[in-house]
Amino acid sequence: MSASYRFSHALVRIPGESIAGGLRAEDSGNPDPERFRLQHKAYIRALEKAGVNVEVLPALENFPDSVFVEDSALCLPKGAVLMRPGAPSRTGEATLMQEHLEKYFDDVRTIGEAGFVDGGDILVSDSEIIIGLSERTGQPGAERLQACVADWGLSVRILETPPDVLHFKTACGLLDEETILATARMAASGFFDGYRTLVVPEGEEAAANVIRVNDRVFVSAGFPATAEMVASAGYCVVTLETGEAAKVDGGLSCMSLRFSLAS
Ligand code: CIR
Repeated sequence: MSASYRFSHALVRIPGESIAGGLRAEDSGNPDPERFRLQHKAYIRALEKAGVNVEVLPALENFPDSVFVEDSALCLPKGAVLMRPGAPSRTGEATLMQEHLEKYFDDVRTIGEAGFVDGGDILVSDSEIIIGLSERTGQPGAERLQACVADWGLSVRILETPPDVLHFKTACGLLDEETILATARMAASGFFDGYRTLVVPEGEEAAANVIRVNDRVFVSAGFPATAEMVASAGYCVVTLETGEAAKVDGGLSCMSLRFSLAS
């Protein structure tokens, strides 16, 4: 199975009470922490059912958005890189992830103070790492990340995330080594030339943030046309409720750091 979606381990963090005050571009009401924790529990169970060993980290009340662990690091077969999240309230989350990553990885590198990168702006396939510049991820941070991974065998492409999209992966997700699910705008951008793209049906753009985990594809519940399309393309679809995360602009990829320790 391809290295870009074969995962033996994942780190997740329980959402705290403070998630009610999480960052969001538009207010559609605060997430309910209790309901979020139930949805998060189902997400953990789905990872486990997909064959992943999940380490569950405790809530960090001082960091309202810390449930979105993906933004704090990038995990690759040869090592991990600590990000530097671009939102001021989130910058400290990466440092707190360091000790956890060091349990699994001998080689942990860091963006340090060279710039800002959110993990949500990074899409990894078997052959390359795509970094989307965004409100959170700037050119100096992206270049620092490029330097950090230079000897790990994956090429790096730095692109512009379309405006009004929080993170690059808000609008796309890897389905397999040659296939990407993307919104129509991302699919038309030319970013994914050389890949096969499946386009998210109109009106379901928020469903683009899927994750491939071993033999399954996790799709947010409430997007039946997307789930049907992905299933019809031959993937084993698991639907998961992400309504509370969505109130603070989070989705499926954001809630775990996935990696494989098997070579
Ligand atoms: C934030 O604005 O940082 C959080 N409320 C949502 C982060 C979502 N993370 C992701 O897409 N990787």
